[in-house]
Amino acid sequence: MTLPHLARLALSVLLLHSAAAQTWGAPASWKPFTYARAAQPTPVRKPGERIMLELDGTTGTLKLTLRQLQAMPAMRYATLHRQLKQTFTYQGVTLRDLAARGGFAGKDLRVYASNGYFTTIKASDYMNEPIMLAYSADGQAITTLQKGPLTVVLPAQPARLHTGEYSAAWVWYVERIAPLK
Ligand SMILES: Nc1nc2c(c(=O)[nH]1)N[C@H]1C(S)=C(S)[C@@H](COP(=O)(O)O)O[C@H]1N2
Ligand SMILES: [Mo]
Repeated sequence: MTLPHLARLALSVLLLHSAAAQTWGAPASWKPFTYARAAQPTPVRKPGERIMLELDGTTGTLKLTLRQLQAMPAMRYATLHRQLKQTFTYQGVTLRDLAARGGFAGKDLRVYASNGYFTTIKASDYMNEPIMLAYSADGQAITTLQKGPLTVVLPAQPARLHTGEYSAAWVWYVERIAPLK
């Protein structure tokens, strides 16, 4: 094989790989997101393993452990946390992938926190921007002081996501996500 052949082969492998990562499980009409890692097989919950998130799906409530969340396509980006006023590289699951998993992608959703707080996040926002339910910050579990273990973060762009209009969307201590009834 000649060098140009090899180069072309390498390029096509790269392109195929990133295309798979971008469109993982997603209809072609969805804006592509670039993932840090594709989905892994869902691990079975171990006896006593803690449920981290309840996802009220169309076919009942999915109860997900941290390992099961970590097995979903992983989003990763650095963003300034609106309330902490500190930048972290967050990793987590996009609200779009969670909604798809629950069978309600495209519907406005409600995010509930363990302190009784809840808010609505519009489909037009989470379907088009990689708003994520983060489970790690700078590669570490998110502490309570950092508003973890599960916390909603919004990407650095577009800038409107960092205005007061969106401050309520930065939900800390998330425990449940459901479609808006
Ligand atoms: N878990 C939880 N998340 C939350 C809230 C809350 O009370 N509990 N308040 C929300 C609202 S309405 C806003 S405006 C911001 C509040 O951030 P601040 O306390 O820095 O103003 O966090 C949001 N996330
Ligand atoms: Mo608020």
